[in-house]
Amino acid sequence: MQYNPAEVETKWQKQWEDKDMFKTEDITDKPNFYCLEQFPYPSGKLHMGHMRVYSIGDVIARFKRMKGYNVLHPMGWDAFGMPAENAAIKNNLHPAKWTFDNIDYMRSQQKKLGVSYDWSREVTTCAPDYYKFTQWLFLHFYDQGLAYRKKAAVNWCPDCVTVLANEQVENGGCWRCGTEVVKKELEQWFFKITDYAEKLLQDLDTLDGWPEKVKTMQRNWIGKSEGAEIVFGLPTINEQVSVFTTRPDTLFGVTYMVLAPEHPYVQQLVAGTDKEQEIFEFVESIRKKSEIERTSVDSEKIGIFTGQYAVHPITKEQVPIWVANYVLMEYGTGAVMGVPGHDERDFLFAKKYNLPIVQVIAPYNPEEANYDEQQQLVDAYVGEGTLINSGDFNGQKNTQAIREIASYLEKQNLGKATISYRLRDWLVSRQRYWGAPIPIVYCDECGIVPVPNEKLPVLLPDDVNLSQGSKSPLATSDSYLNTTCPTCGKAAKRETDTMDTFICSSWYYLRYTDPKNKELPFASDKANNWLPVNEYIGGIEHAVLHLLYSRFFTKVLYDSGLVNFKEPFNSLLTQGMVIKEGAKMSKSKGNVVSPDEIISKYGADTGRLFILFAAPPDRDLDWNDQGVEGCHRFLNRVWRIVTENKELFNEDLEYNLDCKDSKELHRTIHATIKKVTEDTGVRYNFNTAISSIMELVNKINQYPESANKAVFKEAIRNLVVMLAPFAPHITEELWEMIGQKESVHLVVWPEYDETALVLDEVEIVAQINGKVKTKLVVATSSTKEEIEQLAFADEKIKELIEGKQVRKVIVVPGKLINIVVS
Ligand code: ANZ
Ligand code: ZN
Repeated sequence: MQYNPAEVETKWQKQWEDKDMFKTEDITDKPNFYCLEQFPYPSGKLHMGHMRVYSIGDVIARFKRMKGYNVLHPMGWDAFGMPAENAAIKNNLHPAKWTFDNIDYMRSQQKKLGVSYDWSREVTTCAPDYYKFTQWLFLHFYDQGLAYRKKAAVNWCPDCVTVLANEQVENGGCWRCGTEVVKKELEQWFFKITDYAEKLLQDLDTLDGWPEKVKTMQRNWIGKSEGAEIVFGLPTINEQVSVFTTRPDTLFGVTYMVLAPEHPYVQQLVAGTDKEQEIFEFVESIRKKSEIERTSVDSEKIGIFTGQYAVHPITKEQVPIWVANYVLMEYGTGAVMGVPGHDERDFLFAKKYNLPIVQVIAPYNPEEANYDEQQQLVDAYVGEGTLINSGDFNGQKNTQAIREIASYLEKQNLGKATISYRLRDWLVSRQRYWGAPIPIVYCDECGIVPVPNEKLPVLLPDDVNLSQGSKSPLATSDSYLNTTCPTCGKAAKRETDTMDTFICSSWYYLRYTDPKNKELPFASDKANNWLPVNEYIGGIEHAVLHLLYSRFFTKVLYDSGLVNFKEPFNSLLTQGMVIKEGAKMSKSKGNVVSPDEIISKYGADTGRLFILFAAPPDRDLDWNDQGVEGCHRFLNRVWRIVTENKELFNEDLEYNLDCKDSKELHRTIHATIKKVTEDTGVRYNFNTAISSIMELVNKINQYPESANKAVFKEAIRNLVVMLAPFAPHITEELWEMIGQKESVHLVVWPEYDETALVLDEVEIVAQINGKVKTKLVVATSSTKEEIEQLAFADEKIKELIEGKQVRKVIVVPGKLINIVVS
């Protein structure tokens, strides 16, 4: 009988489905394990990246089941978003049609992969029974004071015709299409993620199961800076302005001050002066520029003098006030003190605009600062040192002066120690159609009115014009826009923006635990039963997007008592890319291999095995057709071994280890169990787990006819069991073939016997002057002296050292002997 993957795979996929094999009960007598792959966007078809994540997740899920866990392994669809809307405009059909057709197709592909999902828990974020609760959560955030509306200069992608969150701007471009992002003044909804900056930062330390790299990216994104706010007087307008600085020790080196163009005092300071028009034009020109343009290292720093002066808090000297592009209103206080002597950016700015440069820190070693002939700094000195030109603080170490000056100012009410974060509030409004409507009504009498929970979902209307472009599509639907106020009953208007789809994906992992709940997003006891996720598998591209937002959501839900855990994902596995000929698979490079193609040519088992064998999960995987062929041949070999020996499973055989070969095979069985168990369950090194299964197959093939058959049978049985998580269909078929009634996926994972691993003999390397000359077989129990004796008795070694003087002998038991001669 030939191995026919298509036949075997359809047969078992159907049986698993008919038997609800992977349906998960909430409560069993087993410990729980929640294994989750990031749910896909239904773009059309699965690509190799998808196949890779699902193959990885499925090995973990199947392995944990066999290890005795009650495994939750669900799947769903991140189904709102722009591509559906664009496809709808292009083909003149409803985005829902495009989306649900894609979901149907991609689900059928996942089923052909044989992934062990509990399909009864499937969630789809664009379905009203899901987005009802996305809206519920929006209102929950609103009730907690964590959703607010404000007018702000926001990131706008002209190509996607919508605003973007800061996390969605990459190197100045839109994360989706790369178009350069511009600034626009708009009234928008925000989530107050900044309230959680400290917790989001602190709790990274508890995530031992996360890659360091992802944690570092989040730390940098949150960007905590400890420093001080220092108050400067503005006598002409009778006000004070605070600057944020990390270097209060440099206070005596301040030679100018800079306000962000958006700073409210700019207008006040110049109002009615002859600079007013000039400053106004400068400010307008800067406001349109994106943050990246304004702050990147190589972008030009430009500024303008306001004609006004601030008063230094200690020296009371006059400090000229400038406005410059590089100071951002959103960071710190939107105002900075310029210290050209000790800050590189300020140094360049001072040189460019002829502002004085004062040195206030002298390096401990004078060589470290660079001076010209007049003893003037030729660049900023940014190192440590002793304070000079700093009044009463002269002679202090600058590291100490940081605290001393801050506390002096604090006592004088001229400043205080503070902390600044780079993280900004999350802009969540989108001027697009295919998203969850923001459930808010605007009433002339009552202002902002949330839609009551019992009126949810606020359904997306169908009578919209998608392609008009200048306003939100929902605003083109009169039936949607015009409503009545939930509070006073008078005519009112609905919010016409939809939510960022990252909100939908910030809570889906909770919904899986209670997918049919009609009253609540999830019941707390169900979420608490399953979460945190034990293993989360996905791409690193979401390091500061989805992964940060989900952590934020979880923390908010924790604080309002809806869940009893502070972090959603205990362990995170970020899978590498799939590349071919050194480049990421992409249509433009013409190097795409599709899962469909592989499944129809070799079957899903071969594809899965190759993907898991070709690289550890977190590394890039180089697609290679010979490798796929090799895995296919391997499965054929396994097929032959079992089909040719299946009769043995009807026989009662006596297990003994009387001969060398049976002893060796027995040892290999247990060594393989140990290796596969540890590599699969602890290290996730599926590649090395598979190669040890391959070695076991070699041993089985070399096993002589005459040796003990019971050991042989035991090897075959274990082979099928251990291969099951990696190649689930073929193993299920072979398992049935050898007369087993229950599914191989319900078998208890084998334990290894430590005593079986001990070798009687071991091969060691024999070196002369560090060069390998021959190998010696020695008893595992040999002492150093015995090994030495054996080596000197070896013919080859005798010959090689003849007539030479032995200087030294080094023995590493179990490994090598090195004889040093001259
Ligand atoms: C004076 C000074 C002297 C500074 C010196 C640095 C070195 P991090 O570490 O990234 O938090 N700064 C403050 N607010 C700013 C804003 N809104 N836009 C642009 N720059 C701003 O950086 C903090 C430093 O960045 C602050 O400390 C301030 O410059 C500047 F030798 O103050 B410093
Ligand atoms: Zn009202």
